[in-house]
Amino acid sequence: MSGGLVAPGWDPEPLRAVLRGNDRGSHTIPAAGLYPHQWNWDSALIAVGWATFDVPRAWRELTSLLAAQDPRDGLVAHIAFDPAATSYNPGPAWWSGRQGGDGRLISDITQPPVAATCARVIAERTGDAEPARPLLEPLQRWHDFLVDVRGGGGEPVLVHPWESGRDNSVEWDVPLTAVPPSERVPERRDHAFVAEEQRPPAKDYARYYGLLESFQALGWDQAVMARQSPFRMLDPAFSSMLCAAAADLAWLAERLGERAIARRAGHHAELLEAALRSRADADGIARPRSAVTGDDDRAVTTVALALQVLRPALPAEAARRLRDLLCGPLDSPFGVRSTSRDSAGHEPANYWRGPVWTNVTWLCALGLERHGEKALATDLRDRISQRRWTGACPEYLHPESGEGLGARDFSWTAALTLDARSRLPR
Ligand code: 2M8
Repeated sequence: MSGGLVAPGWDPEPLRAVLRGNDRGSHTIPAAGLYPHQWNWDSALIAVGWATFDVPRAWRELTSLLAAQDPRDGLVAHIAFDPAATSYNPGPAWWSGRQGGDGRLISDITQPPVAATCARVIAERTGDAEPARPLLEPLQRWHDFLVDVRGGGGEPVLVHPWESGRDNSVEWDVPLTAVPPSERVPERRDHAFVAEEQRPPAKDYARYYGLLESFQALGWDQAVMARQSPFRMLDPAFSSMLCAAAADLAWLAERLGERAIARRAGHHAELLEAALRSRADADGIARPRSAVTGDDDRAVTTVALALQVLRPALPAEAARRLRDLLCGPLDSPFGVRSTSRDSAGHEPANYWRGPVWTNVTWLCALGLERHGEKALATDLRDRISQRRWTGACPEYLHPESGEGLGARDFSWTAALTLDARSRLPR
């Protein structure tokens, strides 16, 4: 325990200024230049930060995320594109031309479904679930899409590493070798903003684009992609976030008297917990599984394991194991490491292969608190908020030195630091 808790003179203004600077009216971009569109889980987590000082703006953020839902099948895409922004590749031309309900062009893949959980966190903070009412049905349709279309009635299959949100995490290394690399990779615009050694290498990008070419060959049909994409993974972190989101949607719907949604969401939460248990190891923890080969990855220790602390009905023994993991191989003075030091492919300064990410630390704190581990949750929130801010607000942190890496003025770092800070005992 670092035990510092609410140092005097802490000023939320620089963090609020990051959100205001990245505010595009009804959505907030992750970071100027590097990420100029609306990203799915960024937006949901950013809403949690807005709620600490501007509650209507928080609900507007979630509303705009779901306004970009594809009304045909319920997909909430990983990106809703801003037509005025050109600094990011792959832009809309690389996708099928899908449109969200609000007319924006969107991608054809999704991202971790944390929006319902964030909506509940905001409703609990304000004591008012009513603003979530118009979001219930879109959330339900998105969860239906994940379970039915991607999961065939069970745990959803991820068809691209970007869907996990942990783009170049070490557990994707082997599965990605089955993906034919693209020979048409466009200019890397990310290198204009972040040092090359902190971003995924060219060989990964060739596969990220290769997957888009495969999807095109499959006619961009989501059910076919779930069965035939050369990259098909069951990611226990994604599934656990969906399991928590379903339970949180049920909680919101119950409060708002929406019984049918509450029942269906509750059923999804049970179904996902059962799916994770049925393929878990003896310790109750599920491993990343290739849906192509059927193999589980037991060689590496990443937050794909730790984030299972979000499963509301996690067995007690599994909860203890995850606590040990968080206090052991994934422990950093700055939060939760994305990858343990002894995992093959660990790189402490490279993106999702070692650095500490504020969103992961925050989500683990939430899960721990919900399982009654209040002291550990407080300790993680303390680590999030005790950083010596230099105004940089980095995308990720070196797990040993705490050095800020990646983009600067990164929205979810600011948002979740505001939230974490507000939850520390005074
Ligand atoms: C990163 O992913 C995007 C692709 O979606 C990229 O590298 O271009 C990831 O860190 C992802 O989790 C995040 O949502 C996104 C925007 O912050 O950036």
